[in-house]
Amino acid sequence: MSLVLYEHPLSSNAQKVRFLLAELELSYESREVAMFGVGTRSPEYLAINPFGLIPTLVDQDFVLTESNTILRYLAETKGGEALYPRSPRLRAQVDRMLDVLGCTFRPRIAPLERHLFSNFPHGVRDVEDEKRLEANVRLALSGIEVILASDAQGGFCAGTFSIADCGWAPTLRRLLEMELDLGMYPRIMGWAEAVLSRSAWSRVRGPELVLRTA
Ligand SMILES: N[C@@H](CCC(=O)N[C@@H](CS)C(=O)NCC(=O)O)C(=O)O
Repeated sequence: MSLVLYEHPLSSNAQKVRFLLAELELSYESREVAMFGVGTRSPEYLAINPFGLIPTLVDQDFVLTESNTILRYLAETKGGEALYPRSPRLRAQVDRMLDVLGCTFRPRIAPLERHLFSNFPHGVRDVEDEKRLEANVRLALSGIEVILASDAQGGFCAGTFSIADCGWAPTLRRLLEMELDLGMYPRIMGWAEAVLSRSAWSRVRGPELVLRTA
């Protein structure tokens, strides 16, 4: 098979790539890499992903790391051009949302995920920390609500359905499953519903998340 994805079912960065592969109806070979095992990678895996992270895509003789780069590459080369618009302004909106995800939002939400979901190794435990983590996430959510007010159309974050929506799906799913009160972010709620109701997402969304308190 020409495409191989090194991944793990729980990895949000792998889930976003699986989502795009499913949208494009591309078949691939999945090879599981242990999650939370970055310090214990084999020399063979480090040879294709020098940071030891998940995911890695191999397309014949071409090896690619960085999930957002993989989304762009797949869209450009495997029939997903409509999901990564060529117009500079539309493309910039898609890229912006991918950058907001990787550079701004993931660093804020990841500690709260570790705190709330038993699927991940525990981070902090005390309630003050939890409030601080949630406040950090809320600050970023307010910013995203503003971006959606100008860029979102038809429920998606940057005009029509795009690789930015694929990138965000695993994180939107976790956000909803945290059971926070998200009533003050109606655009984010509408966006999450539009993205997470796609049939391709339902095929790749991976294991259930379990709240520690459940
Ligand atoms: N910037 C990288 C981040 C990749 C990343 O942090 N992946 C996580 C899983 S979602 C990982 O490999 N964590 C280390 C581990 O599980 O040991 C990307 O977007 O591909």
